[in-house]
Amino acid sequence: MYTLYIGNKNYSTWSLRSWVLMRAAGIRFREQRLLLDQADTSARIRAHSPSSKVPCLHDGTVVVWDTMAIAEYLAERHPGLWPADSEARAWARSAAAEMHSGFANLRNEFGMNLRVHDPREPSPTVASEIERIKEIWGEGRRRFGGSGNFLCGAFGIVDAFYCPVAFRFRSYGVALTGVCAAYQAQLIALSAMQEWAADAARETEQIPKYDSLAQGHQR
Ligand SMILES: N[C@@H](CCC(=O)N[C@@H](CS)C(=O)NCC(=O)O)C(=O)O
Repeated sequence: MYTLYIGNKNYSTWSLRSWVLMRAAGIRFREQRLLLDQADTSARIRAHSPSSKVPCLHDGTVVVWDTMAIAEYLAERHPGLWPADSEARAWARSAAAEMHSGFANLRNEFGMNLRVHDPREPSPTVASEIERIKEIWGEGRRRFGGSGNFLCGAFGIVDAFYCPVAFRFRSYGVALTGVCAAYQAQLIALSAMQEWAADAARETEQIPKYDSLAQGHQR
């Protein structure tokens, strides 16, 4: 069976992407949580993950680190994680890759913290990143969503990459309308997302550097 090494569920967006992908796709795995921001975090993660980062997937003797590599490894073994249609798949890969390598300002300013409810105005840079995400969501739903609820129809890798954004937009009160609002609601309503949020709510660890980013009231 797979083992997925992850960080704190309240804060770790990269862990969420791999975890929710596997859970929503019904892929069985054992999870191992490694606490972030402790004096020995790097060494403890390094014992399982060559990059000293989570998530990291172990499949027997095979070790796969980085969310994109994990997604691709799983896609080779579990059909349906990328769209079957080549044009839709190219789009989904591009949209997932854009999230993987971009949106740094959104990440810094609107850090994922499931305890936070702090509606606020984004800075102009983050506002433009939010507009780009809305554009991606609208385009996916319009061109490839079909009768499904997700960007390319059924839930897949591209949706998993945007799951943390759905939580961030809720925490910081990003106003969405139409297809974007509906898509965010679909992501948050996934049973895997609800399970992740419930697990996060039971966590007691606090990471002051991430909590101070939020500076809002906790919920
Ligand atoms: N590009 C990596 C990023 C992974 C990453 O930055 N993970 C954070 C947690 S969300 C981490 O492991 N940090 C280690 C630390 O804080 O020491 C990926 O896609 O997996």
